Amino acid sequence: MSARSVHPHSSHWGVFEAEVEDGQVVSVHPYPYDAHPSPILANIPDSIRHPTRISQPMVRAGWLDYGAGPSTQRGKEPFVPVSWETATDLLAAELRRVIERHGPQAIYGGSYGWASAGRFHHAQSQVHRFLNGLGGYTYSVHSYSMGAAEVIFPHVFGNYWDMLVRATAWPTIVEHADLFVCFGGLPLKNTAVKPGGIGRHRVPDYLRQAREHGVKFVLFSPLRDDLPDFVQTEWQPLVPGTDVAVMLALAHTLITERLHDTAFLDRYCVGFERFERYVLGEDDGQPKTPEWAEQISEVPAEAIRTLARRMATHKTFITMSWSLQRTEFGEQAPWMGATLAAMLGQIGLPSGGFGFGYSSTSMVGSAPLRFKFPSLPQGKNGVRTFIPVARIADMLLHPGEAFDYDGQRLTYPDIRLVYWCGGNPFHHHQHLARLRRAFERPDTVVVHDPFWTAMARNADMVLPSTMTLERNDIGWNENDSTLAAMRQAVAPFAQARSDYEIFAALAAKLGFWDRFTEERNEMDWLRHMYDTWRTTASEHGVEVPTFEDFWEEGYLEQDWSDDHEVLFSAFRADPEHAPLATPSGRIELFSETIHSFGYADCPGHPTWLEPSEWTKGARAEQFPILLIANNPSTRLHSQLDIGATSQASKVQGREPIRLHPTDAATRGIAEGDVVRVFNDRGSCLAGAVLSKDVRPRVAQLSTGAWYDPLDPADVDALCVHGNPNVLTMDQGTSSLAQGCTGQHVLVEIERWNAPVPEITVSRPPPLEQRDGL
Ligand code: PGD
Repeated sequence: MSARSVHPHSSHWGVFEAEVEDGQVVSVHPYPYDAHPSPILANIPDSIRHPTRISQPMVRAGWLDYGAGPSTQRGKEPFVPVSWETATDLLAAELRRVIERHGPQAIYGGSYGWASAGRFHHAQSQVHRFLNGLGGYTYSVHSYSMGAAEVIFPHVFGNYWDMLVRATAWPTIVEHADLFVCFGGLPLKNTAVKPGGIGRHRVPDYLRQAREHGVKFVLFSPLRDDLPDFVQTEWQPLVPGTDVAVMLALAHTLITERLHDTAFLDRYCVGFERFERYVLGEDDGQPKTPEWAEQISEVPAEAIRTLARRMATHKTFITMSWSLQRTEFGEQAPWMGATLAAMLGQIGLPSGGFGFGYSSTSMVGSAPLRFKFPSLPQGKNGVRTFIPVARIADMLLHPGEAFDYDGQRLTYPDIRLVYWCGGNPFHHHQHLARLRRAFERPDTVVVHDPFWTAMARNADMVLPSTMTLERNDIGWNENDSTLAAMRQAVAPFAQARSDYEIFAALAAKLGFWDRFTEERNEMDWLRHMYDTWRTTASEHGVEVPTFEDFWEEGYLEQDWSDDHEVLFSAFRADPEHAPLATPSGRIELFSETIHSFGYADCPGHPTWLEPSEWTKGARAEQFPILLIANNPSTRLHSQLDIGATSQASKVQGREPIRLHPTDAATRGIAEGDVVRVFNDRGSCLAGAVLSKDVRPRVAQLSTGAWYDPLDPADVDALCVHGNPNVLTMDQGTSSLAQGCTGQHVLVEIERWNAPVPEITVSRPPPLEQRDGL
């Protein structure tokens, strides 16, 4: 008789239960209280024992034979399977060598990535805690998600974290607003995700309720389905990258028709006069009229004018997706959105204002909880050197060179060892040929991952980590009511170990096991973290179950006490006593600080700056289609691309690319054809899907298809699978934030007439068995 069991667990895309039969996960079932579970849960069962799992530690043959050093052989040579003992000895010795010879700053431990939902096995915390125990590491700041916003908002609002965790709660907006103007839309695929886990997917209900309350929606996006059909949207399919021009023209109408709220601007903002001069063209001779914006954006001038009037006479909530700032000059759109909302005078009111990222994760607009669950302490980093996270290739290629960042002149360090745990730069970084050349520079590249991702294939030492269902953990997000016991469901695959076990063994070799582990095993840590949280709750008069009861029950629904959060309400009520953390204490529509940096690519107030990757620029003569490389709907980033939901979406095994039927027709492309997408940086294959939901001269190819070069020995090779980051530009948003600009890229598309190459990334790379290792 077969043994069946059910195990509560969680992922960034939803709490779930794993059904296990004879030691194998046979299915997953959504959290019973979740009315809108994500379809990407179905990626889990097939992945757990997939051939691309890494079975044991591996070392690149050349690294083993010739030792550490810069190498052009990464990604090209076979791997040699070794025992954990050998791997740990080799890595401990290499870490010691690098630190003794070059100092801890020669280790890059920025290690960006989402990894898994559990808070103890949080990969970044684990690697940072480990490296800090060794003296520290060169670190990274900000995220690929919203690198520009993280730097611009502190200048404008004094803070960016509040924009996320204290955003006006959905129920409040739904009840009070009349008009939602959505720059970048509110695609439900993104709201299905919350870092650390999500108990109930509520956004579809909020949108339906808003509709029932009579809220009207206006969508500015090149993609119609950036708002679901059921909210009956007015779609303005603007030219990608031109939202700032449209918002400036809305501002122009407000000013010239005296519809802006001067009382709000006087009391709560600084710098409006400087901005107004720019809008009226008094500085540069170009008034930012709706006609001017129409030339740029192709949104009719009359539609802009009419909308400005509607916005001024209704309770208007402006939402903006993070994608808008993941482009060249990405600082401008969020700053301009904030400025437009300030001109409407509704910031700090329940009925209107500005929200950033309601479209990007369901964290935004969910009320924050009263007691934060503790994270794994990371210790103190003894190194002060850092980079903005998306500048990794620049750092590796240009050690010793100076660069600008937020008013500082910094220098790229000389990195000898890169340590990655829980992320995939071959998914998240841009211009992958350049990234591959950058990864030729360090002496050693170390990766922990459950899978043979491209990052693992391009490393020297590959250590197999467990998947989340193979270990115990606790899932939690600061803006979610469900605390989830993530109980181990199955044994680890082959020789996989948790990152914690890997680091603990390395720490033992390097002489700081007791400091790293604090003599706790996995379950001790979970109990310790939970009890710390329970004590905090109890100090505030809130009783929560014991750890044993919580673990047995599997879930804990916390008190969702404040669904009435209104962003900046305290500031609005009393700006003198609750000032913002900006130099003026007010919203900075002109920033003296930014102006003083003298950056041509980020002036002192929101400005329209023509990007290099847009359909009206010079580059478009050669590459006329603007590709939107957005986040996928069939998986989270590149995670579990081998799973059922992701695989079902592929066209002839390639990532689907959506393009307008007229663009397809002029190129002789039919639905279901394999196409080559290319520019002067690289090329990939993709499967054509024709759709009028994409505006003409735009195509959409999501990120996350596992990078699969036709010839792994050629860094410039065609990716046969459809990873758009072979095409994207590796350049910071501006000298201010240096954020990721991967969202937009100019390309040409043609039908692929040759035989369609095989996908090889769903198999492990070549291995070379050797004895005695
Ligand atoms: P993931 O695919 O989530 O992508 O980039 P990120 O690197 O986070 O990678 C996570 C990796 O962690 C996977 O390989 C997974 O197998 C591994 N993993 C999971 N659990 C564990 C674990 O417990 N331990 C270890 N060691 N590994 C684990 C995402 C980034 O991409 C983000 S956030 C954004 S918003 C960006 N968006 C864009 C974009 O819009 N356009 C482009 N062109 N590029 C982007 N890149 C960015």
